[in-house]
Amino acid sequence: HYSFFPNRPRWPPGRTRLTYAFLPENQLSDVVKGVFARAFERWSEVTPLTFTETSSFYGADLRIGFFSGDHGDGEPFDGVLGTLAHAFSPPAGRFHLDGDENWVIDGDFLNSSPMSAVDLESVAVHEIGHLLGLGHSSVEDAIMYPTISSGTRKVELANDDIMGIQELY
Ligand code: TQI
Ligand code: ZN
Ligand code: ZN
Repeated sequence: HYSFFPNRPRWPPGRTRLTYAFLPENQLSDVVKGVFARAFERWSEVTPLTFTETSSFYGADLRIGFFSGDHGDGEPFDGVLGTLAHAFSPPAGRFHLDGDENWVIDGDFLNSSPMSAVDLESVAVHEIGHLLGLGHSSVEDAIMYPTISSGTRKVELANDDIMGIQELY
């Protein structure tokens, strides 16, 4: 079953049009940006929310960046595997990914090593759930289930995820 963060933080009812931006220093390719666009779509399909990319990083509601190790928020990344990414509950909008992971896009290895591959889109769909206010689910099929096996691709929302997000929005 789905869960929420303590006190059920959510984006306010008047804020259905959310913007997102990528950390300019990361210089992400359109292919990588497209993965995030697809991940946002999963959630916009089942809520009144829309997600639009903006070039203004600090002006965006949701800010996405890849970082390695200590990156100044007290939750350092840890190299390959372990923590893959973290996202903060509304209205923080911070979505950080571990730049040391062997991120996989559509089965292609972004950082070249086939060992310990992590599917970027699966992680993005999960972290966006956190950005919108979902905690973890006890349902194994759910996107918000707290573990995923290495190399697994899981990008389709389960009924449990949809029930949870529709209770919030
Ligand atoms: N990062 C954890 C996560 O996003 C961070 C975390 C732990 C967390 N407890 C939390 C975030 C409670 C919000 C609330 O769950 S992770 C997965 C999964 C991670 C894990 O790197 O361990 C995914 C990131 F579910 F597959 F294991 C993305 Cl998809
Ligand atoms: Zn961080
Ligand atoms: Zn999580």
